[in-house]
Amino acid sequence: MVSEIRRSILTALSSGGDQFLSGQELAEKAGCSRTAIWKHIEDLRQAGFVIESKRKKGYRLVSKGDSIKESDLLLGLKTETLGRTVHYFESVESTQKIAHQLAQEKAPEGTLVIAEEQVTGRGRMARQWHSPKGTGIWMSLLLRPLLPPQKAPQFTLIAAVAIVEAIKEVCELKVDIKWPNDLLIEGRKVTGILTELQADSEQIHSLIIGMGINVNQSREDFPSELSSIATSLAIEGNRQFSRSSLIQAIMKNLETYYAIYMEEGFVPIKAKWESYAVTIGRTITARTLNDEITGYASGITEEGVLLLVDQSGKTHKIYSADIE
Ligand code: BTX
Repeated sequence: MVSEIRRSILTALSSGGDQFLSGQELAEKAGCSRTAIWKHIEDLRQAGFVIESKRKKGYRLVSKGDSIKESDLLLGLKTETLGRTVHYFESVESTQKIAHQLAQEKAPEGTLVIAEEQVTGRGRMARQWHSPKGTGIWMSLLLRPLLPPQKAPQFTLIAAVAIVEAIKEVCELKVDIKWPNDLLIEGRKVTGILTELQADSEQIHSLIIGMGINVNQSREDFPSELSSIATSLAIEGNRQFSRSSLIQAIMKNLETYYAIYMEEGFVPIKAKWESYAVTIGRTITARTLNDEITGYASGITEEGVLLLVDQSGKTHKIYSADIE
């Protein structure tokens, strides 16, 4: 946990941008002595922050490192509620599991559970989600929208739009959405989204959006069964990215789209989603639990349900499936 003084030093350095701040200025802002500043800067460097120092000029922040601990996520977070309460773990079975427990313990809306590693990270239908240590973003966000449970699948699509745009802002990479919950770069999966809920027949009590984002893995980090289907932002962008910057951008975008959705409904989100989707306007095969339907994907409904027109011209509504 970064102390209040170190937090003030970091805030001052981050708002200083490229400018150097003198030890005296930092001491005044942080409310401590100049000698103490030197000690705190050393501690921050130990924690992974890259801080340049120059004689007579002072200090400036070069990089925030790649820490996703609570204090680093909160520093520079521009949201009102999302990601304001963070539960950080080195290693967990699944962040979804912890978020479900916290939801029952009345954790507030916007609570974020994040881990360096998941040993049994999960996807849909009891599939596994490979979540190796320190390289990706494995997080679950708790929301409490006052909505009926049928609306829950729309949140997968809201999250997809928020993540696509965050990756574009932070990494300058173009990401496609594959209905319902995959984000792809050049056809390879870079992100999976898993929306789960606690609800009664009329009302959602809590909605847990699990997001798994491959950020800094190299090709060798993927097990052989994933090597041809998965990719990471670092592989595609040829450089490492700051996980905390990406998480902050996702939280900000999600907060914006969540507010738009609650006020104006799904229509504005649907338009954004369709502009990033590769599934629409193609002939695809949808494999559901009991069935397999091939047809033309004509669009999604206001509920986020996929519409598939088969050879006989009949339109099928697909609620959940694997797409090829
Ligand atoms: P999904 O069922 O659509 O995708 C799971 C499939 O994706 C696996 O069967 C495998 O083929 C492939 N896969 C597994 N791991 C990876 C990976 N790291 N990158 C690319 N492809 C992979 C997708 O489910 C939803 C995943 C949500 C993961 C988040 S992480 C935080 C939260 N906690 C948790 O346990 N799950 C969610």
